[in-house]
Order: sequence, then C-alpha cells, then structure tokens
Amino acid sequence: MGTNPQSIPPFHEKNEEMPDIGGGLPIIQYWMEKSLSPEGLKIWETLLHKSACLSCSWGTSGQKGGFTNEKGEKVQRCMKSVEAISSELKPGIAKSFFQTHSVEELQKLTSLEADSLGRLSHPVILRAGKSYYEPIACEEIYQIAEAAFRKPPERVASYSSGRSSNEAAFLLQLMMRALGSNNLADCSDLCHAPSTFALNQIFGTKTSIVSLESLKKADCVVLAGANSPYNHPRFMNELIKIRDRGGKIIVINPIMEIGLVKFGSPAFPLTSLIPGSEISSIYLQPIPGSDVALFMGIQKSLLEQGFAQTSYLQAYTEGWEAVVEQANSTSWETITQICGVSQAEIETAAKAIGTSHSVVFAWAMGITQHANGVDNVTSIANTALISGNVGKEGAGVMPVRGHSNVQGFGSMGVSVNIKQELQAALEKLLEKPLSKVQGYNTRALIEAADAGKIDTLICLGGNLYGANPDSSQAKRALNKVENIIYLATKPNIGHFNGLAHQNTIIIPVLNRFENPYKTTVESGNNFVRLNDEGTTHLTNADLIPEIYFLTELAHRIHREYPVDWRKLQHTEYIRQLIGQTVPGYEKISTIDATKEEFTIGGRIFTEPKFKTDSGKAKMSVTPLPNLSLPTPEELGVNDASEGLVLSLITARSYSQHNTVVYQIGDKYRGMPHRQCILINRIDAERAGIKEHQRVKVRGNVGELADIEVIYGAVRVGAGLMFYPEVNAIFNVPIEERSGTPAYKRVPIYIRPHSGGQDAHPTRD
Ligand SMILES: Nc1nc2c(c(=O)[nH]1)N[C@H]1C(S)=C(S)[C@@H](COP(=O)(O)OP(=O)(O)OC[C@H]3O[C@@H](n4cnc5c(=O)[nH]c(N)nc54)[C@H](O)[C@@H]3O)O[C@H]1N2
Ligand SMILES: Nc1nc2c(c(=O)[nH]1)N[C@H]1C(S)=C(S)[C@@H](COP(=O)(O)OP(=O)(O)OC[C@H]3O[C@@H](n4cnc5c(=O)[nH]c(N)nc54)[C@H](O)[C@@H]3O)O[C@H]1N2
Ligand code: SF4
Ligand SMILES: [Mo]
Repeated sequence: MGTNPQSIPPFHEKNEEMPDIGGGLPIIQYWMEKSLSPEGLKIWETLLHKSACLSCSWGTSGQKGGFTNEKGEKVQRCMKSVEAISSELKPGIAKSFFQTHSVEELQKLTSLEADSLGRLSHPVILRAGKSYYEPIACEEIYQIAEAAFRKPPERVASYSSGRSSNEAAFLLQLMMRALGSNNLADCSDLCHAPSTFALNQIFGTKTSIVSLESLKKADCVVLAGANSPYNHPRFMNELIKIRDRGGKIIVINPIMEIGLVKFGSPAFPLTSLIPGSEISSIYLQPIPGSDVALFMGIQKSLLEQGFAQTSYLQAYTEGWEAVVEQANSTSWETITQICGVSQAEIETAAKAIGTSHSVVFAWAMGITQHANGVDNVTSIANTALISGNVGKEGAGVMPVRGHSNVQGFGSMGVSVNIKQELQAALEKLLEKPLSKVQGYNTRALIEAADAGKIDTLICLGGNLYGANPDSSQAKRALNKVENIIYLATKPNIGHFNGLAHQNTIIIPVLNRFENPYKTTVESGNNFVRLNDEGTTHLTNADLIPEIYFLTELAHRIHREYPVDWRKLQHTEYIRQLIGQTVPGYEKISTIDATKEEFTIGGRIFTEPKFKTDSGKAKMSVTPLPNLSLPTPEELGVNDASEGLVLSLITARSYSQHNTVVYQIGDKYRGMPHRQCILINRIDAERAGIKEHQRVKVRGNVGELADIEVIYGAVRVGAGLMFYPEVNAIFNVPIEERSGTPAYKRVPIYIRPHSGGQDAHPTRD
C-alpha cells in the first residue's frame, strides 16, 4: 500500500464559474420560474397544503400549513422543497408507455431521464423472460405477493427509504416481524447508522439531543461533513442568526463549499440575499476520513488551553480518563500529519469552542460515510463532552438527518437494531418473542441476495439499486431474488436495473400530500408532524395508497394476527398502536383530536443525565484512522506513468435528491454537468491534466471515461464526483458496527485519456 501524500495548500482556489456566494438570487429566479410555470398554481396549493415538506429532515409544520416551524415561527420553504413538489406534480406516464419501451431501452435512461418520465400511474409487472413491463391487475399482485411472503422468514426482506409515513413504516415492520423476519433494511443503513450506533452507545439515545429551540440558544456551531446550503437550506438561516448574534460557526470540510463560506438567504432579503451572509468563522479543511485526528487535536488543545471541563467529566461521564489520556499522549505531529490541518488552526478552533458558552456539534455524511464512521461520531461526542457541551440549553450533539421521515422509520422499528423498549412492546403485541435471527441491513441484504439467500423483497420507496456501491453487483444480486415489489411515486433507475428473477412489480403510490388519510412524520429535530388528507392531480390513474396495500397484504398473510389489519386502513388506529408501542410517542394516540404536533418524549437533553444504565455519558477512545491509499497497480493500472491516485468524495450535486437528479449542473461548484470531477489544480498539474480536459476515472470495480476535470477548492489528494453515476466503479469497505459504506473515501486512479494500460479489463 502506498502512503497518503502530505497535502499542500491552497485549498480555497475557486474556479471561474463558481459564484461568490451560495444561495442568493438564483433561488429567487428558480421560485419565479416555477411560480410562473403551468404547474405554478398547483405548486402553491401544495405548499399551502397541511403537510410537512417532502424533501429534507429539517421539516415544516403539517397542521399550521407548510410555512411554520415547530417554534411557531413563520418560515420560508426553500427551493429544494419546490423542486421535490414539482417533480411529484408531473403528469402521469401513459398506460401504453411500458408496452412500447422495452426494459433494455429503459436501462439506458439516466437518472434525470427516468424521473422525467412522469409519475407512475398504473401497476406493472415484468415477468420472467419478458422484455416489457405489462399492466397487472391488483388481485394478481396480491396473489403473487402473498405467495412470495410465504417463503421462510429469513428469505424475505424489505428495504425502505424515508419518504413514506410513520404509519406505513409501522405497518411494514409489524408485518415483517409477525412473519418472524428481522430483514428490515433501510436507507439509514447507508446514511446515519454510525450516528445512531455511536449516540446509543454514549448517551443511550439514537437521535439528535438538540431541539430547534435549543439550537437557537447556541453561540457556536461546529458543522462537520455537511453541505447544508444544498441539503438542509433552512438550517442556514439558523447559522446566519447565530453569526448575527456574534456567535461563531466552525466548518470542517475537505472542500470549501461556497455556501458554507457565504450564503445569500431569501429569509433575510435586505441583509443577506444579495450580499450574502458570512457563515464560517473558521474553515478547517482536513484530509477526507481524518476527522477523528482533527477532533482529537481539538480535544488536546482544549486540555492544553485549560478549557477542558474536568469537574463536568467527573460528574457526568464515564471512561473520560482514557479519552483525555489519548488526547494528551498523541503528539501534535501525529495529529497534524493525519488530518493535514495545522496545529495553529486547530488551536484557533479549540479556543473558539472553549470560549463559547453553548456549542452545538452538527454533522452529516462527511462524518458517517467512512470506514470509521462510528469513531468519527464518537470523537465529536468526546469533544462535546470534554468542553462540557452536552446536556444544557443551546448545546449538544446533532446529526443532521437525511430524508424527511427517515428518522420516523427508525422510531417505528424499521431497523435491524431495534430498541429494547420497542422490542418488548412488540413482543407483547405479537404474543411471541421476536425472531433471534439477525436481520440484514442494506449492504448485508445485497450480499445475501448475491449469495442466493433472498426470495422475496418489498421496497417501500427508494432506489436500492442506485443507492448501493458497485452497481453491477447490485444488479446481479437483485436479479437472484425471485420476486421484487416496488412501491414508488416516480420511476427511477432502480426500477429498470434492479430486476428480479421471476417477477418485478411496480406499484404506483400516492405521496404525502395526496393520501386519502392522515399521516405523520418525524423530523431530524425529533418533532412529529401531522399531514392532512389530500388529492392527486393524476386522473385516469390506478394508484394504490401505501397503507391500503400494506394492510391488505398483511391481512392476506396474517389474517387477523395480531391485529385486524383491514381496520388499520383507518390510520388513526395505527397511530393508537404506535402510541402504545413506540417510546416517547404517547401523544400520537390523541393527535387526531388535538391536532397537536409534538416533540418526542425523552429525546432532548437539557440536563447532563443520560439514558445509559448509570445515567452518565459513556466515553471511549477513538483509534486514529489509517488513511493509506492503494497503489495504481492495486487499482488495476499497469502503466502508471501518467495519472495519480486520489481519494474521492462521492456526494450530491446542487440539484438532486439522492439518486434522483433534477438538473445536470452544479453551479455553486462550477461543475456544468454530471460527468465531472472536481480536483485541486495542484493535483491536476502533477498528473499533467489541464482544466476541462477529459479523463478516465478508475475505481476498484470499473472505470468511467470522458470525465471532465474541473478545478475546485478541494484538498490536494481528494476529489469529488456525483452519485449515483459514480457508484458503477467502486466497492468500498463498510463501517463494521453500522454497515455504512465508506462513500466519502473512494480510492480512484485518474489519468488523461491517452495514458496508461490496464492490468486487467474492468467489468464496465
Ligand atoms: N436537496 C437535497 N436535500 C437532501 C438530500 C439531497 O440529495 N438533496 N439528501 C438527504 C439525505 S438522505 C441526506 S443523508 C442528507 C445529506 O446531506 P450532506 O451530508 O450534506 O450531503 P453530501 O452531499 O453527502 O455532502 C457531504 C459533505 O461532507 C463533506 N465531506 C466529505 N468527506 C468528508 C470528511 O472526511 N470529513 C468532513 N468533515 N467532511 C467531509 C463533503 O465535502 C460534503 O460537503 O441530505 C438530505 N437532504
Ligand atoms: N456514492 C454514494 N452513494 C450513496 C450516498 C452517497 O453520499 N454517495 N448516500 C447514501 C444515502 S445517505 C442515502 S439516504 C441513500 C438514498 O437511497 P434511497 O432512499 O434508496 O434513494 P432515493 O433516491 O432517495 O429514492 C428515491 C425514490 O423514492 C421514491 N419515492 C419518493 N417518495 C415516495 C413516497 O412517498 N413513497 C414511496 N413509496 N416512494 C417514494 C421515488 O420512486 C424515488 O425515485 O443513498 C446512499 N448512497
Ligand atoms: S430546509 Fe428541508 S424541510 Fe425546510 S423547506 Fe427546505 S427541503 Fe423542506
Ligand atoms: Mo441519507
């Protein structure tokens, strides 16, 4: 294995296409265009409908209309929200479409093209040996599904994404657990599972311990590995307010994301929108995957500068001595060499934390999607504890979550790691112990399918194929599953590439603002929202509400065990079951009458008393990461005379929601289309590559050609490309305790088109 090159500044060089601020007038322009478009009126009707925003986990009120937050403040909806809504308002796909377009043709569609087909409007099936999806009647779907679910429970699995409701999630897991299957894979396995694992171990809770109200009292936020201007835009307003109050924002990110430097927010039209508001007070750019070392450096400096809260550690934590000892005894040389950030910069950040009154530590995928994601989160929590910033107003640890209801799925028990209290409640309901067989998380599910161990798969939303690394493996694995049932609102590349061996069924469903019943969702800030009934614009369509499908299927499999499933078509009964079984969710039992949206009990900690056996936070040491990269030969390159190995961050562009692409360009990074790689000029020059030159990018299982090089404010040694396209070329290690893939540190070899010969041909 080669060693990681010591990086050299500058990392802040902008390319010419990048604007000077994130956000700003393009957002207003987008709003104007959408408002004036033919679907403008419907977009506004939807924005005003009493349902929570579809897009991210920050969330908006259901009952008070979409323009209020949990504090009752009037807020704006960001353009991401409009992007998601307008995609759902597309016309339905004509019934004849799938009969005139073969699967082979559909497999050639890009993610943007697949989404642009419109809304799924009729159930279709692809039968073994056939080349076309064909219409299928409901009754046949139930017959195939019922037979498929009668397989041995360990050969039946589900995958879900976090857009559906709590009610659908609860039904899904109850149906699966009643069968005796724990195979409840979920997109959170690819996302915040390391946060869930680490927070549970340290604090005995699995979610953010900071409420929006508490965040508003912070005078410092440490924001690590999160590109919030793209993915949680309204969080930016809170950051702006903190800066306006004289507070500090410390950003930790190998890429200088322009919106984290300066962001023009429409929420402050006079002061922010055009000039932009300063966001980062301090911007640290570590080597990707090195956050443990960086946070250990901050801990060390807190100790050296006398900011460590020893009496707090003694009173409220366990295991702190070893953590302090590790920080003290690890040399500055080791720390700075691993993370590539200087001692002086780390000391400045530590001083900012140490001199602040209340610090919130927030993070997202740049922290979790690493082979040591759990250690990353643990090192953040350790830093928060050493500085005495957990269990008081305005402070704490805050994973910034993904999908708008991904956290609700976890609360409802859609997880391979179920909470003890919930397990006990479910066992009481089912009148039997839950199966002891460990369920498959998302990566384990793909491996199990690839090994021929899965017969039946139901996917409640999402894009299992597109979200996984190594697209060829995902395709091959899914093709070994006998029957796959997709419930989805929109078509995606997974529906055309993730095909089963016997039958692949796509069931079009209604989305959150169209359901004929009420539903609830949970935000990343632990707030439960109630969504009203709605209607759909799709006429002449044959859509099946998620709850109707799940209750009917469960009824056919289980009859009346352990509940009268058909009665649960009235979702208030599901809410009553949730209220009786899910810890902290008691208030949901009466929400239909009270309409009172609520913060989940026992989640927000404003006192340093935690939910561990001892009531103390359980700190533990975090091993330093080994960040060596493979040699070109190990990546299958024979002649490495031109080109170089980089560590690739695979992430979202400005205009995409996970595997769904809305627009091809990413203007804030100056990347005009999706076949681009963002790298530092210094790296490009080392490899003899000019800006805008086309290169080949090789991962360990494939290669993409014709990739345009864009110079950007990326750390030397690192690069950035967009998923899901890039998932074709790599397989990466998973974080062992959580199963999350190391999507943010993908070894690649990049070379000009002419350069180098391959040791062996790649699969692509
Ligand atoms: N509009 C929109 N909103 C979304 C989504 C979407 O796709 N579109 N997706 C939703 C979902 S499911 C999720 S999980 C979230 C994702 O939200 P984010 O986590 O913000 O999304 P990513 O695009 O993965 O960006 C990760 C950031 O981490 C940085 N990073 C990479 N490696 C490292 C590292 O080693 N250390 C540090 N400190 N930083 C690093 C990257 O440079 C990048 O800025 O957003 C949710 N909201
Ligand atoms: N390389 C790389 N890979 C990654 C990541 C990365 O950063 N890099 N990030 C990972 C992360 S954090 C995540 S969360 C996953 C995302 O993985 P998924 O959640 O599996 O994927 P999405 O693209 O969000 O799924 C979108 C589809 O959901 C369906 N859908 C939308 N709304 C509804 C609804 O109301 N009901 C139903 N039934 N279906 C609906 C639509 O059909 C839409 O096409 O990807 C992961 N993969
Ligand atoms: S920040 Fe998230 S929840 Fe709020 S409007 Fe934007 S996408 Fe919706
Ligand atoms: Mo996610």
